[in-house]
Amino acid sequence: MFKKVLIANRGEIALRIIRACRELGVQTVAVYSEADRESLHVRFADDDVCIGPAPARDSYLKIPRLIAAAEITGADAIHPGYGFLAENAEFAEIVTASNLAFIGPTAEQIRVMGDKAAARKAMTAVGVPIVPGTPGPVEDVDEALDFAKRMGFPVIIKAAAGGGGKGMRVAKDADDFARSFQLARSEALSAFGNGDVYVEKYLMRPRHIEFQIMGDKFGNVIHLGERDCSVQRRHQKLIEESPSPAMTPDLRKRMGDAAVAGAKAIEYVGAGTIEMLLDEDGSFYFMEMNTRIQVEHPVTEMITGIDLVKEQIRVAAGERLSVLEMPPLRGHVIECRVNAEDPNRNFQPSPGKIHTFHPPGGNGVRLDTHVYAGYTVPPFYDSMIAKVICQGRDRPEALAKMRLALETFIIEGPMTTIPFLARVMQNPRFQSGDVDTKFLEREPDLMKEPG
Ligand code: MV4
Repeated sequence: MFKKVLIANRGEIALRIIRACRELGVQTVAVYSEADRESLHVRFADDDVCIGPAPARDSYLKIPRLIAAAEITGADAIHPGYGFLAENAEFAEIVTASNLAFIGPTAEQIRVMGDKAAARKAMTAVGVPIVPGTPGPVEDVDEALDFAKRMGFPVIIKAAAGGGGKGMRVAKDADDFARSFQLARSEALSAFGNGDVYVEKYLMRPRHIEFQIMGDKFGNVIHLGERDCSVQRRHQKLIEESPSPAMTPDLRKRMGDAAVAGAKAIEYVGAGTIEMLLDEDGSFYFMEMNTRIQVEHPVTEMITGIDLVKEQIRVAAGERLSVLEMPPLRGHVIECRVNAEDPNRNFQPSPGKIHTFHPPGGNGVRLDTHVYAGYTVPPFYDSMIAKVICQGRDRPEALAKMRLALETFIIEGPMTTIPFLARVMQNPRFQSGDVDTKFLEREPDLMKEPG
């Protein structure tokens, strides 16, 4: 096992990783920017190093400073968390070349999955379904239009280097196509420095369903069930749950087998997520693989009872997976992300000092947060300040518990998404499980304060 792990992150995930390390008897090193001096991850770690000014590009993204911090504190491994450098292949390479363990997959695995065309190719090779589309990037608009006509409209044009919805354009018909194609190309070029795009059949109302994967260095790969993350706004997930309301044992078997085959194809090591789209007709398609621990990992931890962060650390240290198949799923789990944002002002960030803080609690309620009364939410980073995770015997019980948890969660100071999330728990469509990636567009009233 490692002696000392440096956590190249901040906020709730830094606290989550410190907790896992402590349970394993591993020492920790926190790194922090000048804006995070008062943060709990600094207080809870055994060692801490200031790595620069507030903007992430001058601190949390500065690779040489992170490596230097690991060297001066005697760390033997780095955990990247999520965001920042978690899916940066070059970072993984430099960490390893510096004789430190990278707690995550190999640089090559990160690279393949970060290249959408390469990922699609790898999945297709092992029989994982991908959305019908061009096999690779299409160079000219006429070739692309030809393909779209054969496929049938609507189609979606996606950046090969993309993710998160950037460089993505839907074309309703042939007239619309040339403009959408050029827009996607130029957006891809400016966002990723690579203007390659490909064309796919556009699914009108897909659900976003992702499978949690764990692999070890002995070639074992398992999945730990799915999470339904269909409630999103501008490609930001707001609510995640497991099991998916759309899941059946047969569908889970087929989607889970595909997810495991995909991860095995690249001999995946560590925690990863296979994101899929589930169409209204029951067809499912590989979308992308995230090669990191995700924000919503507690949903899987609660439904399976497995500590994913401890498992990540053990596997990186060369241990075997502690389970070799999916344990029985325990009831229903739902997670709400609480952001310091004002839903009445188009979810505009609302940083500032928290005057009052009262956490929710009770049986089956988990709160992952780094904030406290007196803490000031800085304006420089992600606006997520807490995750509430609730477990019930079934979905209605989990939803009822979540509503109560949100209604008794007091944060005064910044505006938060808590009242908005409590309204979603009472929405009939949400309660019936009728969610897809256009849920909020079809329920715009949820974004407004009643009265
Ligand atoms: C799609 C799609 C419909 N059809 N692909 C959005 C993020 C990117 N990684 C893939 N995305 C989508 N790809 C086809 N062929 C709809 C989306 C999509 C979406 C997917 C998951 C969750 C939320 C979404 C919101 C809008 C669009």
